[in-house]
Amino acid sequence: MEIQVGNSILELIKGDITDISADAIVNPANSSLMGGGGVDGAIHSKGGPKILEECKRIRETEWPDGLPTGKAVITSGGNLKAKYVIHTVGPVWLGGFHVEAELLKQAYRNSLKLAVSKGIKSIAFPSISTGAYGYPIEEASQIAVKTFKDFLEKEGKLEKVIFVLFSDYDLEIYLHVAKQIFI
Ligand code: AR6
Repeated sequence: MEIQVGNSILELIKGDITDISADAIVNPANSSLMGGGGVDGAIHSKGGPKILEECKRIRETEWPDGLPTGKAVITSGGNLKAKYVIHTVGPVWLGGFHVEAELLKQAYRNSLKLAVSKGIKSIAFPSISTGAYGYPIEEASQIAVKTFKDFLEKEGKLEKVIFVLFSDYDLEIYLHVAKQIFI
């Protein structure tokens, strides 16, 4: 499904984010930036050691205590089709009483802002925090789609944002939410 939002296209598809040819893909990392499972593991294993080298440098220079939840940083894409990887840290779901919604919004917004500041035109996102971090996808998808709508309506510099969902079920939830919010 493709939706026109201001000057940009928001696309929702099922797939593996490590196969996407976009200027940047987003990695839902942990604050160590040293890799992990899920998307993070797949990005580092397909992208090769260059990405981890750059993450180590970011830790040594910018974020010695780790990347705080909601912030975003950028590295090259190593051997991936994408030129860049934007690493962000989504919140761990703790029942919804610990500003998780605000932190999830920040993770999306700061990734989008960083992309624009680097002149990136196309960017692919997975569903941040809804895997290992346990955020209920019904609630997370509302925050994700609303945050894109707000950002893209005000900021016309991104040509395309692709949401890459990993299962039919996840895609269905996102499509349902997108229809509610846009139509
Ligand atoms: N392409 C697209 N989506 C995927 C892929 C893929 N290749 N693999 C999984 N998903 P997760 P989180 C979906 O766990 O919840 C890591 O260990 C998955 O089904 O990758 O933010 C990090 O190091 C789910 O819907 O990210 C952190 O410690 C979504 O992507 C922690 O997990 C996110 O799942 C971050 O947890």
